Amino acid sequence: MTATPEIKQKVVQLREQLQKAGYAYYVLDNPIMEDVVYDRLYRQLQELETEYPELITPDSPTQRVGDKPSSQFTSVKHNIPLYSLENAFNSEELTKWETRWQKQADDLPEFTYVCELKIDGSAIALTYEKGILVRGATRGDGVTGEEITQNIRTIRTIPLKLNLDHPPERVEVRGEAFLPLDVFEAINQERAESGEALFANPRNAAAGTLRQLDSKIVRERKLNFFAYTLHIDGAKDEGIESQWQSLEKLQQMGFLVNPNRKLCDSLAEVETYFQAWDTKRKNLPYMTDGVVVKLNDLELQQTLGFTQKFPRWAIALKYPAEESPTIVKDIIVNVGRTGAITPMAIMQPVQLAGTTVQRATLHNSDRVSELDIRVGDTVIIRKAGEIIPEVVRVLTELRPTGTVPYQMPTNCPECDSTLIRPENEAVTRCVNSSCPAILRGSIIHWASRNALDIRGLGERIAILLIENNLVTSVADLYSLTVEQIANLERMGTKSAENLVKAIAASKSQTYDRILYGLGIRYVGSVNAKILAENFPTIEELAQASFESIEAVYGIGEEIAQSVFEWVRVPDNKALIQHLQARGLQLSASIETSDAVKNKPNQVLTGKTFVITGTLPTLKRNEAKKIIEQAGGKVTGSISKKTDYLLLGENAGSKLAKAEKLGISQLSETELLELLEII
Ligand code: 1X8
Repeated sequence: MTATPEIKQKVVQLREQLQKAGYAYYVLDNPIMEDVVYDRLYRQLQELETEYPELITPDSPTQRVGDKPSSQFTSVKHNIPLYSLENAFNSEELTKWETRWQKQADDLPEFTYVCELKIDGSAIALTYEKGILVRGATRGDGVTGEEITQNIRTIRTIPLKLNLDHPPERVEVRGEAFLPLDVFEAINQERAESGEALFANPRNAAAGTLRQLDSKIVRERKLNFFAYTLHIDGAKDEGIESQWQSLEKLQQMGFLVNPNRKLCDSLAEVETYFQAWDTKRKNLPYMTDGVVVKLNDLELQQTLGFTQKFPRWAIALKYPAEESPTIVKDIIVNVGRTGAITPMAIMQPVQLAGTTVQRATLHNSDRVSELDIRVGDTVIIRKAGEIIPEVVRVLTELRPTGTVPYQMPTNCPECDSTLIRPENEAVTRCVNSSCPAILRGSIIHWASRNALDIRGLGERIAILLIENNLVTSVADLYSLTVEQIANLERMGTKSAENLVKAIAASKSQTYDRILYGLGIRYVGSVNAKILAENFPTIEELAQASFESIEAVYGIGEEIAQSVFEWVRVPDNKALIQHLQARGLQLSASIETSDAVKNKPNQVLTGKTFVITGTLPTLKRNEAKKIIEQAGGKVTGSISKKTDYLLLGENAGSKLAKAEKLGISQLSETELLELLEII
């Protein structure tokens, strides 16, 4: 097959991109591309060259073994090459590796694995002659590196003299130079302030630092070093027959060796270690990106030897990347339930931290301008934990021609009303209260797990209900009939019945869940609980002054303001009434409150209560309410007029006083029995 002009052009373009990236990384110490992007482009080029060998040129980056080291340092040939490691991303790949090395070993030997954390830094090789540090070099392409001895000497955890009584002629030590995360962040902060380009990650920052010409700067940057490989003449005579013993020896010689290592007898144990460290590594002060698994026995290592690129006796088991490059296919805006407009990038799907991702938030219009993100751009997206993926960087170097800056819309994409961006706020909003997007968001939120928890009411149904004019507020959900729902697209009678049941069942959800479900700005589940406890009915909340809301412990000014305003909006007042009319209880009460309400047992009329201690199930305000509903009164302090002391655990002085005055005591159970609640 001959290459089409498009393919030829693509090959030229890939070479230019790779050449530019290699120069920026190696010569300028200023990477413009993530390693993953580089690798991907490199592979694309390799594949095209394999398919069309006539396109290979001698200057193609694929024809070079490793990239050219910067000329600012002296090149040195490593005494023993520094290999890179083969990667495994899952247990199948790990098992394959085990099967492979076992086939290569003559007969199946006994073995153990050593697991070590894979440090995200820069590999360096140290040479000691008669115990004295004589040379430090970067990895370079593995065969040739750069001589950086002066810079290496600034690292306090690298001994200038080995702690050995009879140092051998030559010792070679390999390990990872790295920057602690706080130092990395401080460096980037400084660079941001002085307008310099930021380091993409601690690895680049460490590599860049090692290749600084000014050793004083290197010293200030507080590089550190974990040693992990020891080459020593006559190792066996020294009693070193395993990687484990090498690590111990390195430690004795004065090196910092990562303490989180483990001997494992099987891959199952390796995986347990790998899993455990996926969580624990997040608390380490340096970055790790996997686990290095090595065969412990040095003789076995020697038997297995190396492939063209890797040792056969070791593998890196990598944690899934939380950052990945992808291409922006579209930029849209999403209208949330509060009317907030969030720009979103729609991207070519990528695997990220174990899930497929194709949308990332761009937060707000300021962030969009700052990134200057455009359709067609290659971007780096990040997903950390449960957080929605976000766009971290745009790789403008890879921007195709003919792109245009993105313009935020001036009108709501759902209802076309003019969008508002209040002064001093980052968020643009649709303020049309009947915007279908806001209604849709409100319904989805109302039905969500921590709110009314209506199973089966998700985005699809919410959209259908709105499109068919069946609901104009969440209160309308409670008037829906089975027939109405069954008539919706892709809904059968059975699922309609289930949904109606689920909606009906949600009427008995607690007041705090309803408060949360209303979607009042800043009122999350926790604040909703606090509000429900302190204002046990919606009427009390609606009448509360701003000061009394703010006075509640845990409720700040912003929340108080938001609540105070919300309950005064006529539409919201109407919503409350509609919900109450449909049987939702907007007041805090114990589950038995219906019994209390339906059977107003007035046995406590004229009786005065004092509550003390912690009650087994009721909160103070719940007990107070029950007593009051039964005609009683609750006061704060014991006096001769007190009829009963409602007594909980850990009661203090009130109990003593009540006993002195001979006042009757009641337990919670006795009270509830008295009121025929239980
Ligand atoms: C690279 C790394 C190794 C280790 C830790 N971090 C790394 N980045 C280790 O063995 N403890 S080994 C290695 C390599 O051989 N390329």
